[in-house]
Amino acid sequence: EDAEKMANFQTRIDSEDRIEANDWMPEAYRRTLVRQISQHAHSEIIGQLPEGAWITRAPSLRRKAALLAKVQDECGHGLYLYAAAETLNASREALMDQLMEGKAKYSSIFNYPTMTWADIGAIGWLVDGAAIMNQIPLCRCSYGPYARAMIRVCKEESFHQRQGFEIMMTLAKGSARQKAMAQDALNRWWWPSLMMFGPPDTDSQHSDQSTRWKIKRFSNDELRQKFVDATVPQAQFLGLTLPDPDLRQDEVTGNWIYGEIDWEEFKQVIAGNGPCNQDRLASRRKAHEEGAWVREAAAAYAARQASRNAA
Ligand code: FAQ
Repeated sequence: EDAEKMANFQTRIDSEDRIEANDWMPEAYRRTLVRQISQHAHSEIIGQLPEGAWITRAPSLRRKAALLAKVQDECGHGLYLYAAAETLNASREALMDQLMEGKAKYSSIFNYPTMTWADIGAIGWLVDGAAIMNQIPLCRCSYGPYARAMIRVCKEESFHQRQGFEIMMTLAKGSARQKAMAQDALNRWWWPSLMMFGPPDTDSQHSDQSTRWKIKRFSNDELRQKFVDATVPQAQFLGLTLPDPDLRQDEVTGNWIYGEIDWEEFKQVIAGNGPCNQDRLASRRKAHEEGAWVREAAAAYAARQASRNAA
């Protein structure tokens, strides 16, 4: 009977049917989605921290308002994504505990420090640019609640990318010191941005199954290449140089061929040994503890409402 269910499930996937929360699904499909969606949610939540550090130091009121809105959007994305994971019977509290105990993964990129204001430009331009490249195909993911969440997330992300590019543009067209600051930020964020797409296809353990289930529509290397091809002309437009001496355009395909990625650095960051891993988790734990009174008040309010309704 299970074999028949499995076959029917794959037929639905193959015919581009959306799987919804109450539909039958293989346990491994559910687990894969909880893994990916929760890692994605954690990335949004931790992803607030590098930029959050610059809200009080933004160079103007206008920059501050835009950055504040962006960081709030990231919080909202994290919350939709936890809600999408809950439709798969995952407990939000358990997922958050795993994050705070250092047992859950989140994107490697958020373990790098934001040293100058130009980093805020580089994050919007490159990190949100990479996030959009990866998330647009997720709008067609086979699991309905995740796919629908991605539509709104992508709209907001494209605003984030534009605000980052505009910061870079202002700096790149500014004084020599401002341009140097933009170049320095690009030098530091370029390679970590390429690592966001995950290990090379040959080392990606989940890709084959996730592609069969139409969770993934493009491979890690395919998306990384699309990102490089989209970003090289933008760097040229800014008059900045990508920190890759091997970068060259393939005459036949037009693709930009990039140099070797430091996969050892990637492994170290994922293993918890990046420049800011400890700091990010400590900040998250502190925020969670400081928010305890809000959760307690909300629970007390809900209990009172429930007892009133029962009376
Ligand atoms: N960092 O077999 P694969 C954002 C892990 S955007 C850390 O290839 P898969 C927006 C992977 O989880 C960033 N870990 O895995 C924003 C797996 O570990 P596991 C978040 C990574 O799932 C912008 C193992 O390596 N976006 O937050 C990374 O098929 C600005 C093997 O890898 C998403 O999460 C990495 N870079 O493909 C916020 C998008 N790469 O679970 C604030 C949704 C791989 O076996 C500011 N996720 N790993 O222990 C995905 O599309 C996929 O999960 C991939 C990885 C493509 C990331």
